[in-house]
Amino acid sequence: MKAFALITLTVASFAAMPAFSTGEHAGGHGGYSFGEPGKAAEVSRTIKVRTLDAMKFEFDPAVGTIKKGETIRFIVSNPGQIAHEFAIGDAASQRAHALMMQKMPGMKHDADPSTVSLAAGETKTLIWKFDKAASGGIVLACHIPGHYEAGMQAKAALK
Ligand SMILES: [Cu+2]
Repeated sequence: MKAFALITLTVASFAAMPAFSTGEHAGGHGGYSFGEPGKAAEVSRTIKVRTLDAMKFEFDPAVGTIKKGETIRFIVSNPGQIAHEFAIGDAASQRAHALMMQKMPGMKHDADPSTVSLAAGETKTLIWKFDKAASGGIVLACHIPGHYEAGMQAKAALK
């Protein structure tokens, strides 16, 4: 039974890959390689996130190590003067996403449950269940063009 679950997971992450080549998001095609949208009833901790115009995130408290299977509520606010995003992913998916944004800078992410887009002054909540072994660990990133490259990304170990 264990082995079967592992195979299903691998297939799901491969299935997500071709989506990038067509300019759509992996999540729209049934599965993320780094977890799934979480349920409020399963939240085990809440982290406040601030998206700063200095091209970084501020976490309160720190994310630390994420336990595999845990559900985290992120309350994300943008106290800055420009728009930002808070996108959950793993190292590979965030790199692919950043490359795609260079080609299609106008892309919007409102329909993607792994991402919140925030205008200046906005606050939004994102609940995520980290139930998959994300390759290279979890990476939290902003995909407003240029922000990821300027350093708006944060890593978290997943164990
Ligand atoms: Cu940003």
